[in-house]
Amino acid sequence: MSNKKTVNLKVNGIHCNGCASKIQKGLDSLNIEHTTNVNIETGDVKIIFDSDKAGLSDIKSKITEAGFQVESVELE
Ligand SMILES: [Cu+2]
Repeated sequence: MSNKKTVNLKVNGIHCNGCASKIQKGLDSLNIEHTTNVNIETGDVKIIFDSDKAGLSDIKSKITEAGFQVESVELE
């Protein structure tokens, strides 16, 4: 069983689909089940992930490693 959590992040520095795919690839490298939606207009990133396999800090650090700044994090 997986323990799914939804998190909404506000991310600075997203301009185009290339940025969105960098974020997707960063999260893919966690090797966990996740559904990620990136809104390139607003910088809103919604991630549904298995919280048994990864924490919020893992997610934040992958986005930071991809070259973006996480402005705020809201867990649903
Ligand atoms: Cu871009």
